[in-house]
Amino acid sequence: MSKIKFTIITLFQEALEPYLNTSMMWKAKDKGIAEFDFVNLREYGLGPHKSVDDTPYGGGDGMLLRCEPVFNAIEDIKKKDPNAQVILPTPAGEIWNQATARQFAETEGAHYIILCPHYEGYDERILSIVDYKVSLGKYVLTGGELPALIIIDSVVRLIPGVLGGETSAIVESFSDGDNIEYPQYTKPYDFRGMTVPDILLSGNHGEIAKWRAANSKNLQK
Ligand code: 6GU
Repeated sequence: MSKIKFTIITLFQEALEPYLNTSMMWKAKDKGIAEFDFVNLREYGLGPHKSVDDTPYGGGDGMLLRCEPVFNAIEDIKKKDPNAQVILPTPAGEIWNQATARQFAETEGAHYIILCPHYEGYDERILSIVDYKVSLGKYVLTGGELPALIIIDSVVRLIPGVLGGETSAIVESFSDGDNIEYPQYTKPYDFRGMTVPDILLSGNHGEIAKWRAANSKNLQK
């Protein structure tokens, strides 16, 4: 089994750690299926204040992530693993989707560096060392930390052994085609007058499979 590795370059490691130390992400790490590493961009900052950003040429509001700290951080990581690929979360990226998550999950022994931008943006020259520009959707967040967690979660859950059954991510939701799970029910049979479809109590596995297929919802394209 090959391990997937994420190295997250961020100024806010403490914002990412709680999620990665909980539930399925923790379990994936505990089982040796996934590895999460952090690089503090501040350590690559310039001058006595370890500055990582500066004002934009041409004027305008806010501060931009500078090239030097980012290039130095990424080059250090790539010295140890030249095959590591760089993901930049940015609202200007390609919209993240299930097919891409699956492609990432299926890449043997992959190592992804996620560079979390902050402040109002980044120097355009940073794109020259980026392999994937990823957007989560048509809205703007303050930084790349939440997108990094979403990217990691959606990839890691697809790796066999992370979810309960060895095959649950593959057989169930999203994976074959783009169907979201069919409606599911557990006890009680009657909750405040809302009852479970009787077909599910019939014991007829063929009919149940047909009902589930007919009631599966598709991912929005
Ligand atoms: Cl990846 N980054 C930021 N800052 N905002 C976003 C986004 C990413 N995806 C949607 N909005």
